[in-house]
Amino acid sequence: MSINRKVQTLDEFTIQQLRNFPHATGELSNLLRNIGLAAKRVNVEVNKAGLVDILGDHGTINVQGEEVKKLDVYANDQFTGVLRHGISCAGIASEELDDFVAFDDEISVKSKYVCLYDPLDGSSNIDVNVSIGTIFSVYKRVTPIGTVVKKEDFLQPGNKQVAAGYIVYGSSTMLVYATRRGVQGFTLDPSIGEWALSHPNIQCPVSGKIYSVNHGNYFKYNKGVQQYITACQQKDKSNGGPYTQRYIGSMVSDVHRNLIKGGIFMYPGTTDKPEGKLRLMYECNPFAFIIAVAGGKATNGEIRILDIDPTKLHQRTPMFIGSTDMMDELAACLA
Ligand code: AHM
Ligand code: MG
Repeated sequence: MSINRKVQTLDEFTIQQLRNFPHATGELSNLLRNIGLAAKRVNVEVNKAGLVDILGDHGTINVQGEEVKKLDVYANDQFTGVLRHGISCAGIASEELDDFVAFDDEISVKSKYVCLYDPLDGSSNIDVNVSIGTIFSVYKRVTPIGTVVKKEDFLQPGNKQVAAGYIVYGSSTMLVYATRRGVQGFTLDPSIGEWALSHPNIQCPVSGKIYSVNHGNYFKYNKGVQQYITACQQKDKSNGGPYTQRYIGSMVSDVHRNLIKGGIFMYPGTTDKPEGKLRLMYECNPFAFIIAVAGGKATNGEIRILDIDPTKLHQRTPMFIGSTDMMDELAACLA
């Protein structure tokens, strides 16, 4: 029997990367592998989501005698548990939790990284079998190694991220992560439970033809955003249009598609919610980092998402992200 060894696994890839940097400690690679492990566990439950009525509702006891948890609570527990018991993370902050969690055991306080995540994004799509995702962000702590992490380790601007990524639980499950050296995409091979490098060095196309926005809010957007949406619709064939509108309502899937195919995703502020809906630390910063490494752009309509100085863990921000040409067209309308 011949074995296909052309495909690299996540473990192999991260170890090989490490060999290029003899002084690297391997802590970040290990943290990424821990995230891969938590994601595999979540993936198993995501695939069973439709069975919840058979297996039991949130709070009830299932046939195995375990308490059934809501999927977003379950995902949060998996990521938090895996990172707490791993050796490469000093603390976490999660969209699901009010405050950050410092890991104060002897091993964790010696770790140099903290991780922030939205464990299950697009939760309104869970019950209807539409793709959902996990988004994560990794920072180097600013407090001394050996001490328990503090809020300032988490409240850093996005430009200080050392890595960021997401998992999309879609028609296949993918883990995409970025470091300053590039964006790598791995697809889960469910038959062996391994992440296989399927999309090496992802680059976001410079231009695209897809725009993603919640049209229902159109009349609550400012004039500049409305003008850009109209421009997307009014382009004729000679200038590459009209653009196609695609909006899943799961940011991970929407931005993933645009990252691969080229496009723009927008969650602008509205008259009633000027800061929009999306969270800076858990959703916007990680994607802004990924798109920047892949050659695209992300702004809040005025400045780069990555340059926003955060004041609160759960802070929200308007978000515009995508292919450079489309982002430049948008900026002209917003000016
Ligand atoms: P969630 O964190 O509660 O799941 O909400 C975030 C999601 C994003 O994935 C998506 O882009 C957005 O909410 C969709 O919101 P809307 O339904 O208002 O368009
Ligand atoms: Mg979310």
